[in-house]
Amino acid sequence: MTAGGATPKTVAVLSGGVGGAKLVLGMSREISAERLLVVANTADDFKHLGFHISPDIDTLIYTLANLANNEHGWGRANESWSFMEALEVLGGETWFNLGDGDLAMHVERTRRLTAGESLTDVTAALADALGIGVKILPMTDDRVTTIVETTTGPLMFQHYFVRERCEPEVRGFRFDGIQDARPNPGFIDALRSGRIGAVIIAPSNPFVSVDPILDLPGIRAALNNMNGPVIAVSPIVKGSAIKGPAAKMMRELGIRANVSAVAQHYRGLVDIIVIDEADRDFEEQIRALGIDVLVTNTVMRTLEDRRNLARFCLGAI
Ligand code: FO1
Repeated sequence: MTAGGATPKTVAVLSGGVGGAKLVLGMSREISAERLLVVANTADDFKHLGFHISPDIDTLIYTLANLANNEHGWGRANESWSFMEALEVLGGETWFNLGDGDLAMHVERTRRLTAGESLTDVTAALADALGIGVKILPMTDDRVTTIVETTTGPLMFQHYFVRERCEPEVRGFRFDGIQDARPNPGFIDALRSGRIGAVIIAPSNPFVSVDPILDLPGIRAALNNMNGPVIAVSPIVKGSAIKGPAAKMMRELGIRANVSAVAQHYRGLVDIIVIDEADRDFEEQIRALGIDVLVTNTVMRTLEDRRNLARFCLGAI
C-alpha cells in the first residue's frame, strides 16, 4: 500500500515483442489487473492482404490468454494452416504466416476498424472476448510506421523482420507519422495526473519496440515530470538479445551490444536499469552514467522466472 493507505498507484509497462509480453505475464500474476496498465508498441503494425495486423498487441493478447505459440514468439499455439495452404495454391503472398485461428483476430480487428472503432476500443473488445482483465493500450490510435533504413534502402518493419529475416544491414530507423500522432490519452493523461506511480520499460528492442512509444509527442516530458521511477529491464544479456535483432542492430549502428549501451540509450529518462547477473561487471560503468543498477536473473524461461522478474521490478518502485 502507498503511504496513508491511498489506493495503490498504477504501474505502466511499455511493451513490444516477446520479451515485453513475458514480463507483462509475470506482472499480471503479481499485481491486480486494476493496477496494471500495458502500453503496446504499434509501429510494427501494417496492412497485409487487406488486414490491419497489430503484432505486438497480439503477442500480448495471446500471452495473457494463454494462447501464445511460445516457440515462435508470435501467433497462436496448436494452429492449423488451411488458409495459408489455400493462399499458396492461389499464388497469394505467403511470406507472412497467418494461422487459421490468428486469421480470425485480423479479420475481426479489421472489420471493427473499418466500422470506425478506434484501435484502443478494438483492442479492449478483443482482449475482453478472450477473458483478459489487464488493460492493454495501443501507444496511439494514429498510424505510426517504423521504417528500417538499411544499406539496401528503406524497409517497412515487417519486410525487414520477416520477409528479409533481419539480414539487411541497419543504418537507422524512422517512425513515419509520429510527429502528428497523439499518445493514447489513457496513458499520457494518467501520467500527467499522477495516477501512474511507476513506469517499467520491458526487455523489448529499444530501437523498434520502445523508442516509437518514447518518441510520441509529449511522452518523454510526461515521464520526466512524473513523481515515480522509470525502470528499464535490459533486453541485452551478455552481449546478445534473448530474442530478435537488437544486438545485431546495435553492432550495425556502431554501438557496443552490451547493457551499458542500453543504459546509455535510456540515459536522461530512466532512474534504474535492471541487468542480468551475467552482466554484473557493468554495474559501476552504468552507475557512472547516473543510472541506478539492480542485478537479478532477467532471462525468463519459465512462468516462475517471469513472476520473479516482475516481483523484483515491483520491489524497486
Ligand atoms: N514473425 C515471423 O518471423 N514470421 C512470421 O511469419 C510472422 C507472422 C506473424 C503473424 C501475426 C503476428 O501478429 C506476428 C507475426 N510475426 C511473424 C511476428 C511479427 O513479425 C512481430 O513483428 C514480431 O513479433 C516482433 O514484434
